[in-house]
Amino acid sequence: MRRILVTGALGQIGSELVVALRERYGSEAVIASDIRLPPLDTLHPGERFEFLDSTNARQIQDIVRNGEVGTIYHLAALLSATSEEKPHVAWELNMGGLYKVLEVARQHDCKVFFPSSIGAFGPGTPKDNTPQDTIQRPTTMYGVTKVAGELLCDYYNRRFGVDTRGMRFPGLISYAAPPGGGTTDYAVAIFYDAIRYGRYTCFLKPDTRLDMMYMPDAIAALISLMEADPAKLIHRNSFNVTAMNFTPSELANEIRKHIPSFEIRYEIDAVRQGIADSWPNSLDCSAARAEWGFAPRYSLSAMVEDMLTKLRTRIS
Ligand code: AKB
Repeated sequence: MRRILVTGALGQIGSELVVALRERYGSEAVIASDIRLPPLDTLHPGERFEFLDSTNARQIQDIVRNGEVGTIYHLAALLSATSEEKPHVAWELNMGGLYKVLEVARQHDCKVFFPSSIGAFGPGTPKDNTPQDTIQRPTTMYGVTKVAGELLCDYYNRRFGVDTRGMRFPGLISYAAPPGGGTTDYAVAIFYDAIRYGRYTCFLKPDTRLDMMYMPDAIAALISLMEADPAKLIHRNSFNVTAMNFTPSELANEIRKHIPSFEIRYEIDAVRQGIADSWPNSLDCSAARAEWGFAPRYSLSAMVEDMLTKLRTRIS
């Protein structure tokens, strides 16, 4: 059996993806890895965790070789706001890490998943129903690493035959693990503050429209893309995916249907507002639907209801 390696396994996507992969393929089949160590009480017998700095090619190589890895979900990366604070680290980790993972994948014949983002678009991109193939001139370091990452994955597929696959994630909303350093993070933080304090101070303007997706849909999409028939994948490394788009004010109105006294205030963070303004309002994801059957289930109202229920249980 060739195993699955997940880098950045303690991050927002990784913490839920590892659980889903273990349920689907068995605990033995999945190696979680991160540059941080998990709390000891979260490790269960038979579940393998490795310390991994994904900018270190030797460490990646050792885990892939010793663990008989056949598939790598490469999630270790800095998000958009942190990448603007630390552009050099972002280049080193987001690009350097991907390059090293692809090199190891080439040598060991591994399949690779790479998460791109709506951040791969820029101010010159059509904002509404953003096409699958369009102008990509991002103005952030995060965006630069995402476009370059998409191209590098295409290159490794064409030149070396590495089975690389990826999608452009919108903001992801999850109750299991908080995001860190992203521009869309408000759409998660708002739920914590709504439940705890009944109010939230948002760092984006009330009318900032962005694409979003609930984590269960993102995890299902990841697994579907990786299991899809490669012959059907025309856009293999950069599928637009989304499930909904909304503004902070629309999200607050939806939360008010469950917590009528909920209040939202705005204190704009210029950096994150600038990043959000450079991103699309809504993506066209028809290529993902046609090529591998992308079909998200959660709308804004279904997501808000589920988030509040799950997060209340978690917080209490
Ligand atoms: C971020 O806000 O940086 C991420 C993303 C949309 O890629 N959530």
